[in-house]
Amino acid sequence: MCINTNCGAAGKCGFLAHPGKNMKLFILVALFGLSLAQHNPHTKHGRTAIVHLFEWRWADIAAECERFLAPNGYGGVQISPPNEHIVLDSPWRPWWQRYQPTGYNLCSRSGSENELRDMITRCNNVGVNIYVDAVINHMCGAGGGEGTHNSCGNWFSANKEEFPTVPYTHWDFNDNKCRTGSGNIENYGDPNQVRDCRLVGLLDLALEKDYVRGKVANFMNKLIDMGVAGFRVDACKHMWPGDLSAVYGRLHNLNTKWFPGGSRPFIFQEVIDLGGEPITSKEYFHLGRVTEFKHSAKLGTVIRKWNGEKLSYTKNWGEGWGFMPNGNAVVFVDNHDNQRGHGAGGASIVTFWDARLHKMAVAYMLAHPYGVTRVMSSYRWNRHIVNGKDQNDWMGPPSHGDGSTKSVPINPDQTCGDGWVCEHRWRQIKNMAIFRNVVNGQPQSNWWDNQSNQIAFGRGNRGFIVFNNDDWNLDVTLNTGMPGGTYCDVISGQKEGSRCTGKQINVGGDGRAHFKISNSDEDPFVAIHADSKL
Ligand code: AAO
Repeated sequence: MCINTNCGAAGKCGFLAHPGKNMKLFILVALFGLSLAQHNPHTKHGRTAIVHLFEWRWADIAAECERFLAPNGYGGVQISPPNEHIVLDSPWRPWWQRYQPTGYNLCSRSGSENELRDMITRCNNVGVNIYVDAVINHMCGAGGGEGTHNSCGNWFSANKEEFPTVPYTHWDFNDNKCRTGSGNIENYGDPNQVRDCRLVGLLDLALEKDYVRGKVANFMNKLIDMGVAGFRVDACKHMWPGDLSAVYGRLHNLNTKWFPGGSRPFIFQEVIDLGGEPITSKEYFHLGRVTEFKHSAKLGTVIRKWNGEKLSYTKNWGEGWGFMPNGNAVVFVDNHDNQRGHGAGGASIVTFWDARLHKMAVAYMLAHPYGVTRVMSSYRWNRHIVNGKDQNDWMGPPSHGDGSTKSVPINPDQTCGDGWVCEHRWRQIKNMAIFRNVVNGQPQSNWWDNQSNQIAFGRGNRGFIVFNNDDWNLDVTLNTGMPGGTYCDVISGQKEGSRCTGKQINVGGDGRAHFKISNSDEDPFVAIHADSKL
């Protein structure tokens, strides 16, 4: 009954027989409900997957919502930080300058406030949600100097810790609370340092102050009122859960122009927890969802067949692998950090640089019921790895000589040009985002494996996928659980009108079908679903 936030008056929930006891129960349920609500991505029209359009300009995202994301069933976009940020000359305009805020005005490398508003409106109008990457743990680096060299051209001083457009002064930072010699986080084994000291020299906001909480909440509320559906909250490990709770508690409900009354913003928190540190993801579960980095690291290891891992071992993928509860997880194959060696996960992470493996990993994630899924959409850079470290891990998006970001041109074959990779447009990935929508709500079913790297599973009677990541052919008849008929494989091709541009799979009246996948196929996997029936 009253699991939702807005059960309203206690009477409506039928708790009034024993006032004292019931009040406690009510508060419990209300709190539980409130947190549950922030776990809901509010995607529309049965759409499920989110795509991170990393470093895209607002004008390009608006166009992409209309021309590609809505027609292909993507539920939402994670955008790069929209607020005022430092601009760096050395290295030249790195992507990570946007993780160094100088204020909360909405002018950034991706465009102006008007362009941002236009994008949010146009994406919402075609049912694609916008999730903002919110950098609220810190401002720019302590070595950021002073002047007007930032994306809005407003004066700030990192030296004096003054950000007049907010305004923040040195009173609003944690300098007195941090107990390390350098003022930086020196030891991840000490939660006090991790929360009260500077992450890689970034000026650490005192989120325990009501004033700071208010400024952060105002910033987020402005975006909510503009129509965003929620936030990826950056660097949550470095903020106390109690402080975050106070900020989230001040957030408005979503804009009723596009969302049902009483909808809470979707919150997903970046906490890197691969085990081995005192701060765990669990501390943040009641506040919203959390990024499950184990999923990214482990899936890479499995697909690469490192450490003796095999696809067949993933029969109990998800909580069975020690991942967080399904209802708390946001999952991804790679993210903007670990695809270039930042953050965590290491060499196992599978990115577009290993396209064949990447497509398989993303397909696995999208076919599997675990978590809210996020697809990475990247740009190419001049990767230059020396002793395992990419010397060019800082390189920003495709840009013009003056440092402004290039727009995303679309080629006749629907791929992107000018260095934009657009993994989300790759046929195999796009079609698996659709697969996820078609099978939404169905349990995993009809598991099969060869005790090695050939596996198959279904999603009720709505979809079925078969992988061959072994070094030999797959040739097997399997129970798919699907109604009889001829289906079009959405990996080697897709259904176009009444014809199939890829392999065809015949499912008998008994649900059984024969699959043949050569280990040298361009993509060694096959997927069919209810809407790919011919
Ligand atoms: C830049 C420069 C710095 C300079 C700074 C200030 O690179 O040299 O000092 O400016 O001037 C991004 C970039 C940073 C950049 C920053 C600001 O990645 O290079 O700094 O913008 O421009 C930690 C945090 C996590 C964070 C991650 C990168 O916990 O929140 O570092 N991610 C987010 C964003 C990211 C952004 C920021 C935060 C800052 O996604 O893009 O930074 O806004 C351990 C810990 C993790 C920790 C990592 C890395 O991980 O557990 O919490 O992440 O270390 O320090 C194994 C372990 C694993 C461990 C890992 C690495 O895998 O299992 O737990 O090893 O040791």
